[in-house]
Amino acid sequence: MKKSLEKENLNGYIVANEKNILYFSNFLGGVRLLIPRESENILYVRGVNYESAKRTAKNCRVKLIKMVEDADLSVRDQVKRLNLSRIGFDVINASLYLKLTNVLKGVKLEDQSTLVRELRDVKDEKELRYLRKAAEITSEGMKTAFEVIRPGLLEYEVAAEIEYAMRKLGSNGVAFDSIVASSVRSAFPHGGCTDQKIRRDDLVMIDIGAKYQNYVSDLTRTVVVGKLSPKQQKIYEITNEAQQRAFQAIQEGVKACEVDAVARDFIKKEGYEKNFVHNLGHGVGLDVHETPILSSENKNALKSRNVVTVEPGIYITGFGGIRIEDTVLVHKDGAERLTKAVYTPEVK
Ligand SMILES: [Mn+2]
Repeated sequence: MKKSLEKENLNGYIVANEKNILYFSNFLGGVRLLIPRESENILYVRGVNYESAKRTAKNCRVKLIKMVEDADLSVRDQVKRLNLSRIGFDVINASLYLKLTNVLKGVKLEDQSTLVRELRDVKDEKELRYLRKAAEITSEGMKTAFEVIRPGLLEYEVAAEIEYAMRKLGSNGVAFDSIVASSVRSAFPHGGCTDQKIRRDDLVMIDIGAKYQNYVSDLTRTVVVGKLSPKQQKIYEITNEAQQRAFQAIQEGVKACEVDAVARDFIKKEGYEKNFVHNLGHGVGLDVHETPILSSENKNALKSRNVVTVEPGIYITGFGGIRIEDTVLVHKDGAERLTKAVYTPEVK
């Protein structure tokens, strides 16, 4: 990061987003992180986190913000002390921006959120270890889903079994609320889970993610308990083919929009373009939705060590939907699936 600051001619950086703070400090729960170009980072934490931050935070000095204190005023004091005149910041809301411009009069403040994104987009060895582990646990969660799912179970009971299995394997909570959406509800891409009973031959969309050392994973399979109808089979095969083709297209240097187009064009050719209502994929790391985004608009080339999802879907209102998703790692000459659940549309 210090190199990026030098390149941008900034002499400091204020981090306010909690995942960005985590990325630089190894600590989740900081209020602000100040990154001066020429001196040690300072992590500002409240009393509830002070002792644990002192123990686990890395690459920074930990500063306690007392109950009556304002973290931003403390940051300001340090900015003055270090004479920082050009400061970048990450993603902050409008009220914080107004506050910072007010307390940091005379300091040039710049939106430099892309600096952090560029760093976070390319995973290092440690991050890849954690992402692999999260993906492995998620794959086991899907295996559990296939084992327990049967007609009569409620959607949330399936979700509970999955989450319990992942917890037992070391998942630190879940990356997002699990989706177990059956029957016509599978046509809702983010259908959550309800007390609806799973019925034989109904589509069930299962979208889950474990979390390991704060790194997450994202995996979707869509199945029926029983036998696919011809129409279910048709859209399953189209979605599956789109996913395989897009996966094959991924490697360093390929534009994100080109990968999206591989899946989208195939689905279009089969007549379901209007039913593929979202982007092909998104980056995965400390956040379950981060950059790079695999969309028709993103002209940026993928880089080796990007971790992204590939998740085409076809959703037919009143009928049901199919999505097949894996979390994959981009390599120089191809891609690797980190999630490894079987592709089987029919269970039992
Ligand atoms: Mn996803």
